[in-house]
This record gives sequence, structure tokens and C-alpha cells, in this order.
Amino acid sequence: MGQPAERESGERAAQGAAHPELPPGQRLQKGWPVTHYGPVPKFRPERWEFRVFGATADGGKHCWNHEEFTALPYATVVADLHCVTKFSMVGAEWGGIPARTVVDIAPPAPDVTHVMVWAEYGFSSNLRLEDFTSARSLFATHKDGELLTAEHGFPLRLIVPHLYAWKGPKWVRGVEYMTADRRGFWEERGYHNVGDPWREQRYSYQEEPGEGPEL
Ligand SMILES: Nc1nc2c(c(=O)[nH]1)N[C@H]1C(S)=C(S)[C@@H](COP(=O)(O)O)O[C@H]1N2
Ligand SMILES: [Mo]
Repeated sequence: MGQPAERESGERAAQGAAHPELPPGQRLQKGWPVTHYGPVPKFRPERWEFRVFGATADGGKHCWNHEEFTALPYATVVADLHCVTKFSMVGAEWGGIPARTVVDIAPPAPDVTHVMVWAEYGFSSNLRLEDFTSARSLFATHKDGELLTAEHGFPLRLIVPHLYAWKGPKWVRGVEYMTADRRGFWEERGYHNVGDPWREQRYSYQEEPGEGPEL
């Protein structure tokens, strides 16, 4: 994403032609490249936990270990992945735990408006509560019936189909409920606070008043 330290590997055999199902400015990507900042974390099941914290309804913290979290009801969502660097990967079937399920089990306080989704090494992304709880947002463990690979986010990544892919952290470890908006990792570094690919909300300079906290 325009940052020199960002690693991008894998096939970049993008097809040049515009695709009617793709958001504006995006092109189809063959295969599935790996795109992220920093190293791939090692999964240590005995140390892994998923935490919901911040402004919870009961004021407490909710934690699941890996076995507990992956035992939550499984669902699938077919969704595309749109990287702000302009490639899209279409038609994946993601499997995992709906974000809605987590919110139902560990509800936010009534004044919560946003969430920060936290991943390994302090990576984060902020979302409006309604984007996070949209019916298609999923904490994915699988893609096309197979467990995610380490570089694609194993054991858990968030998929928010209607937003750019940086809004879906790989190696996700928890959710913070917030009563005011705050920028996550890329949102602090020049990317749009909302990130709707259909409106081409790529960069923070495009933000309209009310779309993000002051920079
Ligand atoms: N933890 C973490 N998650 C991340 C990122 C990152 O840098 N760190 N990059 C995001 C971006 S910009 C994209 S496009 C997708 C890429 O997912 P993929 O590597 O599985 O294609 O992961 C997203 N999730
Ligand atoms: Mo991206």
C-alpha cells in the first residue's frame, strides 16, 4: 500500500480489462497474492486468545482460547477481496465465525459507535459498529473449504466484504469497543477512515467532514 516497507509477493498477473463486477479502478488478480506489513506471526495455540474489551455492556472483558473460539457456530460467506493497491480477488468462499455472533455473545455498551480490530504485532483497523456487525462480516478460519495458510492470516482473519481489504486484519486477536472513533494502523497512515471501494474511498484526503476523526 504505497509504503516502502510493505511486502507484496505472489503473482501480479493482473488482467488489464475493466471488470463490471469490480469497484471503480480495480482490476482482477489471478491467484491470491500475499499483502501485508511486517512479518508473518507464528501461531502458538497455548498463548492464543481472542479478547473482546473496551466499552462492553457488562463492563468486563470476554476471552476465548483457540478451541473455544473455533467451536462457535460456523458460517460461510462468498465475498471478494479488494486491495486499495487496485487488485481484486473475486469469488472466494470464506468460512468462520460471523462478527455478529461475537457481538451477540459479548455485546457492546449502548453508546458504542466504533470498534478497533486488533491483530498480532499491534496491527489494527477501526470500523463503524454497523460495518463490523454487517451480516456478511466474518472472522474467517477457512477459504474455499481449507484452513487459511499462515501468510493469509491463520488462525483467524476478519473479512468485511463491503470495505477495502485493509479493514480486515489477518492474525486477528481481538475487538475493542469504542464510544468514539479512533484511527487504526493504515487509517493513521494516509488511508481513508471508512474505506468503501464502491465510492473509491482510498485516501484520507478524500474524507468528507464526519467521515473520520481529525488527522
Ligand atoms: N495483520 C495485518 N492484516 C492485514 C494487513 C496487514 O498489513 N497486517 N494488510 C491488509 C491488506 S492491505 C490486504 S490487501 C489484505 C491482504 O490479504 P491477503 O494477503 O490474504 O491477500 O490483508 C489485510 N490485512
Ligand atoms: Mo491492501
